[in-house]
Amino acid sequence: MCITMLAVIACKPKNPAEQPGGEGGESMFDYIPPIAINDKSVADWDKLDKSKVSEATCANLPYFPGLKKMKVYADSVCIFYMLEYDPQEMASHTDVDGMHIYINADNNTETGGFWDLFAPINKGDVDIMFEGALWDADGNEFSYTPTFSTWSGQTNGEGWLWAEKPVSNKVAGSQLVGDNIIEGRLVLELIPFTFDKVAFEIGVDIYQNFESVGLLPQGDRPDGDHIGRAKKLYVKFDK
Ligand SMILES: [Ca+2]
Repeated sequence: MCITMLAVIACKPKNPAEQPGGEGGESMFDYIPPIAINDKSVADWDKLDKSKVSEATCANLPYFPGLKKMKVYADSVCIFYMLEYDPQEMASHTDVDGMHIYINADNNTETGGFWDLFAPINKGDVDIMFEGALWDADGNEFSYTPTFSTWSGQTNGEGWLWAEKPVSNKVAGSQLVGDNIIEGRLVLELIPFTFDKVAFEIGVDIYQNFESVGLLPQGDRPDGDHIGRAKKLYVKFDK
C-alpha cells in the first residue's frame, strides 16, 4: 500500500521504494506514517512501541506552566511530537502566539548554543530552531509553518542568535486535537541540516505575544524564582 502524503510534500525516505505514476508525475513511496496528523486523534500513539517513544512531563512548580506533557517519536522519515498544554495558559489565539522547537540535531554537545532555557547552563548545544505561529491571523485556524534557523552565536553560547535559512513550508505540519493537544511532525528530508544517525535532543516552548508561557522539558524552579532548566528530551531514531 502506498501513501501519497509524503509524495505530496516531496519527502524522500532514506531507502525509498520509489514507484513512478503518482499524481502529477510525482513519485510514490512505501511509507505509512505511524502518526496521522489530520485525523483529530492521538490514538495512534498508543499503537507505538512505548520503549521507542520519549516523554517529558512538566515540573510540579514550573516557571512556565503552560505545557504539561511532551511525547516524541522519530523514524527514518519524520519526527513526530505530541504536546499537551493548559488551555487557560493559552488565552489568546493570534498569529503572534506560537511555538519554538529547539534541536541538538547532531547530538553533539560541542556544537550549537542556546542554554537560555535548557540545561546544562554554560553549554548550549542547540543546532537548529523552528519558530512559527500556532494560529493564523484570525485566531481560529491551526497551521504550523515555521521558519527554520541555525545557531549563529558563540559555540555553546547563550542569547537569541539565529540565522534563518530557507525551507519548504511543507517541512512541518500539525493539528489541534481537542482544546489541549497539539500533534505535529517535522520531515527530516526537508530540514537542511545533517542529523546524527542515532539520536537527537529536543525541547519546545510555547509563546504568547512573544513571551514564553510553556516549556518542556522543564524542572522545578531552583529558588522559586528562576527557570528550572532541564536537559532536552533524548530521542533515539526508530530505524
Ligand atoms: Ca549540537
